[in-house]
Amino acid sequence: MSAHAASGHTAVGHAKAGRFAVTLDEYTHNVSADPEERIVVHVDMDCFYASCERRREPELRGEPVVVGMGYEEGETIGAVATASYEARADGVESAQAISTALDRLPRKATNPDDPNAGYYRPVDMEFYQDVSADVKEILHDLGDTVREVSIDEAYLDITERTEWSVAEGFARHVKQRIAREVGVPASVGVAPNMSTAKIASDHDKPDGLTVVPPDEVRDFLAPLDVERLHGVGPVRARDLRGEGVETIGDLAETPVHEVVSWFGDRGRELHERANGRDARPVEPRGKPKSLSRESAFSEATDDYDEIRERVEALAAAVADRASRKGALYRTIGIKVVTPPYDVNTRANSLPGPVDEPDLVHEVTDELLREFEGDDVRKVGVRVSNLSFSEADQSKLGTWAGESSDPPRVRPRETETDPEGQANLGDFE
Ligand code: DCP
Ligand code: MG
Repeated sequence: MSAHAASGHTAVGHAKAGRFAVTLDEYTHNVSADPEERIVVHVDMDCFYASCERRREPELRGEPVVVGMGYEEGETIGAVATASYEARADGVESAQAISTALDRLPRKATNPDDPNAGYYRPVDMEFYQDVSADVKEILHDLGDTVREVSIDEAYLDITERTEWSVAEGFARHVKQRIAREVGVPASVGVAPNMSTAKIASDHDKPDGLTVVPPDEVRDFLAPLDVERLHGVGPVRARDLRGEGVETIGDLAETPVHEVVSWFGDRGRELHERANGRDARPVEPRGKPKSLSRESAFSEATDDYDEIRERVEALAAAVADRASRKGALYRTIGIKVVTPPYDVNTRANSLPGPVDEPDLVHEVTDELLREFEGDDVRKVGVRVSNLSFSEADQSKLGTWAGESSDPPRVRPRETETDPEGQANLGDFE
């Protein structure tokens, strides 16, 4: 984390202590924005999966927590997805073999009397996706534009909403809203561009808040280990050290043609970033092609009522997610995994795009009937053939007299869509 970030750059606005309670309006000065003077926020959740586990199991707060696979008695293969900062202090980290993690941090469940043992929890993507969706909703509320990068990371452009003198308060507001409304901690960086904002959010983790105004960018970056730059991994860092380049400042001062001779065109980009320049605008990501949810039973079951209930819950969750994203769907499908690992997908297409939770329920329920009596390990629900235009317009507000509701097409009957079936294999 920020363990090897250099200290001593007093110019940087650090801000962990809560100085004042704020409302967003206090920070919403509609200043005209110089495109050269953007204000970019990067949000990265702290030990995200572990924080999600702590939200539903508050006893885990302050304890070493490892989220991963393969730690149960008799299992040997698996990896750590993430570890809480307490567990990191014992040497546990993301992507580590679970056996190494267990060596460094024994499991509380099997060593109840060991005061240094930690809590292991299995990965529950569905839950983390839910928590992530709640965080993203807040971010979309707070940013002019938002680029979602991963389940726990996003950039916000807030140029139109604030100004540098109050950027720190804005960033604190972002953290507080996520903490209060979702119950998970985030680290936030603010800078004039994406590359520097990302380094800033990582600078003071966990629960970090680092603001780097435009005239402090170079002083902030200069003392940091060159590996802090996005795009410089361990291999490039080793090469750079071989050339005497240890810090971002060293790289910034290296003539650009030399960096290009080492890394080609990518070198030019790294040199720019080392100098605190990054002209990329914060652009939203492309729209998803489908939305899906799936859920596994603890062991295979042929209890059809239980299977139906699970599919019904997934259908409701997927329909809700589609509505929240303003997505209309034309194809509704299910996935049914039967032992040993046979993946069966079925889908029906509708005559037109809809936003109809009841239909998602009805169609999935009908498709599921084929599997009545079968042993089932896992079920999934997916909507695809998405369209967004109508919903986007309704979100932007409509002219007086126009309906803001998306069109609701109710098909008389559904028909099987072979293309939909073929596409259904890659559930999230
Ligand atoms: N993740 C994973 N496997 C990895 C890395 C990450 O499954 N090798 C998952 C678990 C993390 C989540 O992605 O919780 C987010 O990744 P981050 O790199 O942001 O790591 P964390 O949020 O866990 O920790 P940090 O506080 O360093 O951001
Ligand atoms: Mg994170």
